[in-house]
Amino acid sequence: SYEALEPATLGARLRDVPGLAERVGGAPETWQVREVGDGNLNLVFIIEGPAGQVVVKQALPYVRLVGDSWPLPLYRAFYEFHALDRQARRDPGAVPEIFHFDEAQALIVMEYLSPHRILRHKLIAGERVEGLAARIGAFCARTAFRGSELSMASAEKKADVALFAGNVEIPAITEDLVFTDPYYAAEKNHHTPGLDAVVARLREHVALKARVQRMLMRFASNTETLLHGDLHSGSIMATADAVRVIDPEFAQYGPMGFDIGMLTANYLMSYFSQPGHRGADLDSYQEWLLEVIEGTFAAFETEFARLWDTERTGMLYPRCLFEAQGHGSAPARAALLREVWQDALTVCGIEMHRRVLSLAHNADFESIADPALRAPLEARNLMMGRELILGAETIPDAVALCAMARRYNGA
Ligand code: SR1
Ligand code: MG
Repeated sequence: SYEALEPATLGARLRDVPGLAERVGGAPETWQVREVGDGNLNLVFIIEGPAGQVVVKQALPYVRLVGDSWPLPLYRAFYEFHALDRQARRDPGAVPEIFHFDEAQALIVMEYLSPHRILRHKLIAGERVEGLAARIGAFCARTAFRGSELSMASAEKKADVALFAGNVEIPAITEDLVFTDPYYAAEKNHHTPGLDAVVARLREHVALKARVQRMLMRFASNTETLLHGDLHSGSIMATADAVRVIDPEFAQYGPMGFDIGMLTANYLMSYFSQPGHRGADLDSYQEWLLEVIEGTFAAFETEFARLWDTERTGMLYPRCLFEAQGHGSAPARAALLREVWQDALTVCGIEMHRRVLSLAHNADFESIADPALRAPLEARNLMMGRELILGAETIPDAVALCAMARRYNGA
C-alpha cells in the first residue's frame, strides 16, 4: 500500500527497482538523498551515489501547497507517466528519460537533469537561454500536431482521449483556479494590497467573464490534442543553451492553443515583473523576453507547417481533398493556426489574471518584497490580460502582441 517516501528510508525502499543500483552505484544505505520539491503538489528527491544521480518524484495524497485539508488522488502519477511517454515519442529529447514507474506508490524514477535549473528562477535572475524559443516552440508544435487527429488514427485517438478522461480532479483544479476563481471573491484567492480597484474592474466586466467562460468550455470539451496542461516557466528546466520540459501531471486532451498560451503568459509576467528585479540591464533583458515570445510562436508555426506538409496522415484534412486534386492545403492550415492563435491569446490573458488573483501565485511577482513596487507591475499585467481576452481576434501576430506589452510596460 502507498506510503510517502522519506530521505532516511528511500534507499531501502527503492533498492529492488530494476537497474537503479547500477545507475546510482554503491549500497542503497549509502545513497545521499535530498528532498528538493518546491512545487505545489509533490515530493521530489534527488538520489546520489558514486555512479550517478536520479530523480524520484512521488505524488502526495493531498495538495502540498495547502495541506491535507485538500485531498488529491494519487492516480495523477499514472497520467504524468503516460504523458511523459507520449511526449518522449512525439518530441524525442524534450522530456527527462523515465527509468521506472510504480503505480501503487505513485512514483516515477527519472533522469536527473544537470546543470539544468528551473527556467523561472533563471528568468528572475536575468539569465538568458540560447535556443529557448526554438526548442519550446517546436515542442508545442510537435505535441499539438502528433497528439491530434492530424497524426493519429481515429481509434487510437479515441482510446487515448478515453484513457486521459479518467483524470478528473486535476483538470478540475485548472477549471477552478485558472478559469473561475480569479473572476469572483473565491475563498482561496488573495492579491496584493493596492490592486482592489483594478480587481473590481475585472470582476464587474460581464463580457470579459463571458469570454473566459467560453474558453473554459473549450478547455473542458475540445479534445483537439494531448496538452502538457501546466506549461509555465516552472515546468521548464534549462542550462545556458539546453532546454527540457518537465511535470506534465496536468495532461489532458484540450485545445491546441492552451500550452503555448499559458507559457506566453508566464513570459509576459516575467517581462512585467522585471523592474522589481533588474537595474541597468532592465531594457535589454525585457526585450530579450519579447524576442523569446516572438521566436516561440515563429518556431511553433514553422514546425507545425512542416509537420502538416510532411506527416499529415490522420483523419483530418485528408490529402485527397487538397493536394491530390491540385489544390494546396495552405489556406486550411492557416485557418486552423488562426484559431490556435486566438485560443492561445485568450488563455494567455486568463493565466495572467489567475497568477495574480487566484491561489497559486508565481515567484516572478511574489519575490518582489515591497507591495508598493509589486502592485503597479501586477496591475499592468492584469490590464494587458484583460485586453487579450476581450480582443484576441484583433491582434494579428506576435509582433503586435509584443508591441502591446511594451505599451502596458510604459503605462
Ligand atoms: C493546487 S495546484 C496549484 C497550481 O499548481 C500547479 O503547478 C498548477 O499550475 C496549479 O494550477
Ligand atoms: Mg508542476
